[in-house]
Amino acid sequence: MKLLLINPNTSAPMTAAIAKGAQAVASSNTEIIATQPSFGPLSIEGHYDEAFAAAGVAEQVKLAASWGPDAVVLACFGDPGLEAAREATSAPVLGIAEAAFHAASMLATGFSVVTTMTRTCIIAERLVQRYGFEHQCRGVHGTDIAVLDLEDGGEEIIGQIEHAAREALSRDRSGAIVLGCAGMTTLCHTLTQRLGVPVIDGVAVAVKFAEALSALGLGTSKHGDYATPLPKVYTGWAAPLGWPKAR
Ligand code: 2AL
Repeated sequence: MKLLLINPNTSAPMTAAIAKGAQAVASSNTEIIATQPSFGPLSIEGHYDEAFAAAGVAEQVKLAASWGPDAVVLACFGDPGLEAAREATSAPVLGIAEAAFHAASMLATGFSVVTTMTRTCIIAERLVQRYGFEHQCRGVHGTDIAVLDLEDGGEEIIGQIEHAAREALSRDRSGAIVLGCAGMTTLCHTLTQRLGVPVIDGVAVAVKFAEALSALGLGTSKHGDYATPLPKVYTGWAAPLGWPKAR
């Protein structure tokens, strides 16, 4: 199967790192096609960044219609543009936050999220509510590590995340840790070994869920509100992103 992996930010090194992590867990017959928007923020660390990232995700899903991915994974923890992407394709579309919450809730009665900038905690907290995981998510914790600083992944960074995770496990009385950024995918193995609890990387679980749904022949419903966007003229720089009338 062909799996479109979209990094919603525009950092090419981060796209490459996420793609490597995804390929490592993917089945041998899964081809990962990793991409990123042609515009937008280098990292997504707030509501303003997210607004552009969502449009960038829509752009990439629309472009991919020319070759038809079997599944799509959005690799940013705010799941920007998730529902827009679902309108734009009949393939299954998985956001890494949604996938991680589902996986964590099957492995522990309660989980904690450890993320990057404290200001982004509200984004994860609202997703917890939107997806209905208020009873399983026992806390969302910021580390104030900038997304692009995760790229170096050195001991200082890992140590900070490990410390925040240990505090969360104890304070929240939770049994699993959800990594709150796609850039943490490279740290999952080390953190799992050090913490001794399930550590969930949304990128890895989203890839495996996407493979499962695709193998079962399941895709996004086109009945109701996930139907293809209405034909409409888009103007300005977004002109190519509108849905033309069928000819
Ligand atoms: C993210 C993420 O996963 N990628 C990005 O640029 N920002 N989310 C986050 N909470 O830091």
